[in-house]
Amino acid sequence: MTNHYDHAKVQEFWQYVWERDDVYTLPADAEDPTYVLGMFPYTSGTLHMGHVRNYAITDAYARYRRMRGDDVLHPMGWDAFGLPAENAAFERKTDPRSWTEACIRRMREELETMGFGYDWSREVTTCEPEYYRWNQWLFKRFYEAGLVEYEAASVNWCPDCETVLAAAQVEEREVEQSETSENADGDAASRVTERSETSEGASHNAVSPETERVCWRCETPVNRRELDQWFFTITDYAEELHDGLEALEGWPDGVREIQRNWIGRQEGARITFEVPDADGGEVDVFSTRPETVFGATYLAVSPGHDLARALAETDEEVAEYVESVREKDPSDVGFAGVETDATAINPLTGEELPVYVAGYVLEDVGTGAVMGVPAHNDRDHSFAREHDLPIEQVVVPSTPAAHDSLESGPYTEDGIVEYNGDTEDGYETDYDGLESDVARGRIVDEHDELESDVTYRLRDWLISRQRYWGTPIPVVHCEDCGHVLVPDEELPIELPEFVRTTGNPLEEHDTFHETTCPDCGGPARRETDTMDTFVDSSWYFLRFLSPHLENAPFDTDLADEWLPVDVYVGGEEHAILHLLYTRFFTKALADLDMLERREPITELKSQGTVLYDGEKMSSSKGNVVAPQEYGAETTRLFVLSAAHPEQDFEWTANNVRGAYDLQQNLYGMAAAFVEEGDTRVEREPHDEYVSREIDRTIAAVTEEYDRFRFHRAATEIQELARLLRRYRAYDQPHDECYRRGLLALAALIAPMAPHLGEECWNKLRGDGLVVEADWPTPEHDLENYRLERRLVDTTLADVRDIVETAAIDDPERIELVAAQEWKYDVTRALEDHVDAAGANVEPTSMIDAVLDG
Ligand code: ANZ
Ligand code: ZN
Repeated sequence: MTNHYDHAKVQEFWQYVWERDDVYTLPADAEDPTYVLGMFPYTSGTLHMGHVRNYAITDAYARYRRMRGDDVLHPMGWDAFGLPAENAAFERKTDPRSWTEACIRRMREELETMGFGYDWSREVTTCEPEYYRWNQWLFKRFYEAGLVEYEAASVNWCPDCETVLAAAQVEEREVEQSETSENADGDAASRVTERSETSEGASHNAVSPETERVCWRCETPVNRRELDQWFFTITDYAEELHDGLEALEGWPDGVREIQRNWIGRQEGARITFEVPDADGGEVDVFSTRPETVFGATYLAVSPGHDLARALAETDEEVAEYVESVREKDPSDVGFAGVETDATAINPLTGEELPVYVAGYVLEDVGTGAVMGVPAHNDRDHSFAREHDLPIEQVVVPSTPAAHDSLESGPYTEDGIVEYNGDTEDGYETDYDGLESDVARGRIVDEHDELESDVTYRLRDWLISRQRYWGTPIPVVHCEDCGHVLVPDEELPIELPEFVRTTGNPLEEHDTFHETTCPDCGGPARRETDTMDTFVDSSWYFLRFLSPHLENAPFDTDLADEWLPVDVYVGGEEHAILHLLYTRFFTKALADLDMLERREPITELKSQGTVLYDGEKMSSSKGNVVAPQEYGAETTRLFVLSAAHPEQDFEWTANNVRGAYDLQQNLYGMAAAFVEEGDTRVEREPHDEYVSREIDRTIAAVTEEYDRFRFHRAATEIQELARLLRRYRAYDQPHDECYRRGLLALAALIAPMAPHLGEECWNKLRGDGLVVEADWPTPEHDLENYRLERRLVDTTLADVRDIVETAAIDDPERIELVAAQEWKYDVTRALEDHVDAAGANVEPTSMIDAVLDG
């Protein structure tokens, strides 16, 4: 039989035809195409199942939109800079560029083998000078707009990667569970290992002793370094990044929530304490609970605070403490601290408070200083216990049983304020008895020393990396002129050849870093830091619009017409980092008048994980199934039909078999129809039923594709296939009706399984491509059909019930007979029979009566 579907041959043939006919290139005259984008892969070496799932989703949607008549922009490129290439180059005695290029060749071939339909004329590779020159150019525009800072800062340092990390690249990990690292496979979809809830922002200014802070890439515990570093001031956009989330209705709630937490908007007040020893005689603290100021029993500043630095100059003990925590990560500092000679005056009580330098107070959060309220704040409570400081309760639960004792822990909820209490050191105010939030508002309003304030936990984006394989930062350092930007005409600053060394190879290149100052012509040193690779991925979606443009990073007119990205699909681990940076870039570019849009993405889909034996499928767990193992079509069909894109699913051979069988069946039906003929011309009543079921399926599948429910589309398609098989098995099918059904199957499955779609389409029609075909439309008005269908279903169910009770073992026959009679006839026949036979009718005879007509 020729009905076996030989996937290798079929794939190869149709891939050849698609390329020959150039079907995926966006037409030159396209206006406002539908922009469908999958997160471009990190060039780690080979495609894995996560990629396949990601790109099967975008490809199915892109194909569906194309068949619906849209012009579709569906490009692909390579996130090609980054540390893993340097590591691989080391291990394999090659250089990062050769390694990366080899990876790209392999991965592109793998994408093509899977039959993904990309407009390859727009391929973008971030490690090419024609791409990264624009990183340098944009860096300069950001600099001119005041969005770049060069600062000495205490930064997160990964001793293993030998580079600094952005705040968002440091993850919190529970100390007990020391997971094996995700290997050097730094892929965009897999390199972020299981990010714990806490590091996603629930409280990333909190220091919790049970967790340690580790490198996102290699999971080595990070420490601190003081370095001069380049930052993008993403914090300038904290408010807009936060407030804009509300309107991003096409984004998953989970992603928006993670961003919201990461940005960490906090309402509260800035409170000024008089501190005679401080510069200016004052220290400001930020508190979310200003009404607890009556319970403050000390003041604490971070080791990097001006006051700490000043006191260290004369106070040996302070100096020692500051030094001891300087290169420690805050999570290792615990609740140690040192009491100073300074004192602070509580602005509301007039009480004199001791002043501490404490590592748990973070330099870059709020004002870098806190009022210690041990009765109501966890960290302050721990600190007070460690240093024997008084604990004064000023808020009580509104229901007394809610909290027993401050010995066990602080009372951190809102409640009723009680500044007076029964104690002698209480304060007489007219706030007592008010709810916390009411007191909070009034106290801030009524005192000049308190001013309402909003802070964000978001930190500026540290973009310096002390590594080779990234975009050189376009700056030179001149002894006389300070840091000077390289003139635009000299861009790109190209990466010199790679040298093997332990530190940053760029520092080994005299010819690279020895240069002259563009301003004064004197000797200068070129910046040897390169940019975080997240800079590359923050705007690549714009480069796809005009990938070969030579005088600008992207065509601003096209961007205004074509943006935002209509659908963006990628791993859920990108909720912060990439997706936040991309939003920031879009806003910054809008303020540079290069874009009208302020949000880059309309609809975002985060695809779930592919599991194997309950664990994430990944090379480090040794449980990968190579995408090619089962053929492109089976794999694509399976990853799409296994679950909703946002859900995890388990890879099992059994379920894969289901996808394989569906393929064989659809193909077998088309082939048998063409080869065996045996159809009928005259129309019969039950053709009507089949015809309407075809229509119903078209409508349902259309709706499922619109909603990204490919798994449900697959089920609908499968059901129609089953019906058509029965239709043919029972009787000669009506030629036109059956052909229409088979063509509908080919078209409906094509976005998910395009090779199969083409093969069936070609068998049935002899010419034309299904990728270029119109999406099928129903023949009938379906408005009443759903209702009718429900009645039919009921009838069929009744019939089936009876059949089962009567143990008739040919339910398919019954079903088609019932269909043949159409709903009214079936119902009437049953009713007539019941009437005729009276109440004591035997089910078997009843069915027989119906079957016999
Ligand atoms: C006094 C106070 C009383 C606070 C109270 C809270 C509860 P969370 O705790 O995550 O909501 N804070 C401010 N700046 C800080 C810094 N630089 N380092 C460490 N902690 C800092 O965050 C808000 C609280 O974090 C602020 O409100 C402050 O403690 C602390 F019953 O002030 B609060
Ligand atoms: Zn690291």
